[in-house]
Amino acid sequence: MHLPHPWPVLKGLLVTLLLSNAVYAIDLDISDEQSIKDAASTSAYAMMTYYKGNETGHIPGAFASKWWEGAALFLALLQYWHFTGDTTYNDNLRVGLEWQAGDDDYMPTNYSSYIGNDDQMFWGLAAMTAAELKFADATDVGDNYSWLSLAQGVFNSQIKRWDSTTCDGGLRWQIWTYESGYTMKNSISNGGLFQLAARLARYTETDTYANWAEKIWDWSVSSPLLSNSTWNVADSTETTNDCATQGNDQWSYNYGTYLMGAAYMYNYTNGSSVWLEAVDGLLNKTFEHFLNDDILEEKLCEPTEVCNDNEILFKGLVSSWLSFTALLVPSTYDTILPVLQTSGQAAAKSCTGHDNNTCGVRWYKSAYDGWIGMEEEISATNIFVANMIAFDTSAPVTSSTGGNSTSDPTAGENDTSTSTTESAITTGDKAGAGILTVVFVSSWVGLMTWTILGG
Ligand SMILES: *[C@@H]1O[C@H](CO)[C@@H](O)[C@H](O)[C@H]1NC(C)=O
Ligand SMILES: *[C@@H]1O[C@H](CO)[C@@H](O)[C@H](O)[C@H]1NC(C)=O
Ligand SMILES: *[C@@H]1O[C@H](CO)[C@@H](O)[C@H](O)[C@H]1NC(C)=O
Ligand SMILES: *[C@@H]1O[C@H](CO)[C@@H](O)[C@H](O)[C@H]1NC(C)=O
Ligand SMILES: *[C@@H]1O[C@H](CO)[C@@H](O)[C@H](O)[C@H]1NC(C)=O
Ligand SMILES: *[C@@H]1O[C@H](CO)[C@@H](O)[C@H](O)[C@H]1NC(C)=O
Ligand SMILES: *[C@@H]1O[C@H](CO)[C@@H](O)[C@H](O)[C@H]1NC(C)=O
Ligand SMILES: *[C@@H]1O[C@H](CO)[C@@H](O)[C@H](O)[C@H]1NC(C)=O
Ligand SMILES: *[C@@H]1O[C@H](CO)[C@@H](O)[C@H](O)[C@H]1NC(C)=O
Ligand SMILES: CC(=O)N[C@H]1CO[C@H](CO)[C@@H](O)[C@@H]1O
Repeated sequence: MHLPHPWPVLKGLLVTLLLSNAVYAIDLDISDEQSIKDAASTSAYAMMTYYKGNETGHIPGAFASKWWEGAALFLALLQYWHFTGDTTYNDNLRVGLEWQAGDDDYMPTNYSSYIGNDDQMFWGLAAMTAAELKFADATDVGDNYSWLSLAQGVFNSQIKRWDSTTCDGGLRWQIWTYESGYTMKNSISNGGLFQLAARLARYTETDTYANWAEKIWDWSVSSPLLSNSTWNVADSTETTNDCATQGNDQWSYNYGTYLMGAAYMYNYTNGSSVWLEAVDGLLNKTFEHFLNDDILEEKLCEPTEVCNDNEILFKGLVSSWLSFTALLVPSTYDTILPVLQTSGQAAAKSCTGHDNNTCGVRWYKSAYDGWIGMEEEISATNIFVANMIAFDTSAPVTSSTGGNSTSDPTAGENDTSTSTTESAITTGDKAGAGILTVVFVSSWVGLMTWTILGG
């Protein structure tokens, strides 16, 4: 959790004080490669001050109360290393990505009883990114897993949870019946698996993955989650009424994950016009909904300053996904880069906090806004590094363009963490389930829902 934000009055005073002391600012020249690397180095350093996984008594890669955020941190580090060449954090990265690997499927037993599909999926995306950015496999160190097999392991364990007992398909948000989110099917879980499948298809050039990507896409379009005419992306839908209703909260990462998957499918199909239309439609809507003066903004929580840790990370993830989309669908490059640039410049101006370049939440303010936390630094790192596509268009590779991560198509096949076979749930069980869910307050969108509902 980030520190509670200061009281408005004090904060106003604080911001004034900080603004008057403009010595500590990330001085970013967006047209200068070294300047971008320096900005990323500053925010990555701040981001890593929150990482204790390499210290005695701490567990590599683990943030116990917010397990998925380890994946967000490592995603940012992978791209930081790739685009800047700075290897400072690579040991932490490698050890953490392996430590949380579970049985080659990112279902580590310490956390597997309350991991949601989306939580696991983000670790799968981190491993996929490692393969695509040619982060060397650690298979020659100890008995470690290859990055590609980890992504395959997540894919294999998740497709087994595909649930046709309700809504004619789709992945539930939660894996276990005792989690209240079990009755929900949502965009980040389905759009996340869609993205992972599309990336596996492109990297391995294997139709099995592409077929799954198509299947998940088609199901999403048939559900209230995704529209292929308006390109609206809803947050969730409910299995209890067979997906008749729509929870239409607008979050940038839901758009971003379908956009990213569509970009990979476009690239994998050597330029299919159907996927291009999807990319253009989703990109249009992403910009329509989440820009403020061409600066990325999480509209549902930033203006009222109610973003929780998860939500602070969304536009950072979207920054990365936009940068990859620009490379995979070259016709979008000239649309995407200017937005990354205005957002990056604004983010840098938000990094003037505490006399030590602390970055805030609301980039569009172009000034420090009083917030502080690992999530702010991760998102800032993401947007700085995303700007490196102006100088380096070499990412992401495939197994035939330089990627050499070892494939294991059977990884994760023995994972048994699936409870889609509906057991009769008694009223007693349901009451218990609700309580258990509260006790765990496990999955992060759960936290988000609590925050919003609870004010
Ligand atoms: C910046 O200062 C704040 C307030 O003292 C502190 O909490 C934070 O850890 C510092 N950040 C860095 C990167 O040193
Ligand atoms: C942990 O990693 C950080 C870099 O993120 C490094 O500065 C620190 O020295 C490392 N600590 C130990 C105990 O190795
Ligand atoms: C699980 O917890 C044990 C005990 O705290 C710890 O030693 C181990 O490293 C943890 N494993 C993971 C994957 O977090
Ligand atoms: C794969 O490529 C990386 C560099 O991109 C290299 O360090 C590694 O040794 C290669 N692995 C194999 C098995 O060839
Ligand atoms: C949109 O989705 C529907 C299925 O819901 C499908 O019949 C139609 O072909 C799709 N349109 C495009 C342009 O892909
Ligand atoms: C894309 O083009 C490459 C090279 O011509 C070809 O090998 C591959 O099969 C094509 N992929 C698809 C999905 O058509
Ligand atoms: C996206 O927006 C551009 C102009 O802003 C428009 O020309 C294009 O038709 C739109 N594409 C889709 C698929 O909506
Ligand atoms: C696929 O992506 C590569 C960059 O990784 C790019 O060079 C190529 O033009 C893209 N393919 C299509 C059909 O746009
Ligand atoms: C799955 O279990 C079977 C039977 O125990 C075993 O032969 C196989 O190697 C396992 N697969 C993986 C990927 O661990
Ligand atoms: C998942 C896994 O096998 N991790 C191993 C990676 O290698 C180190 C040794 O360097 C082992 O300690 C890990 O258990």
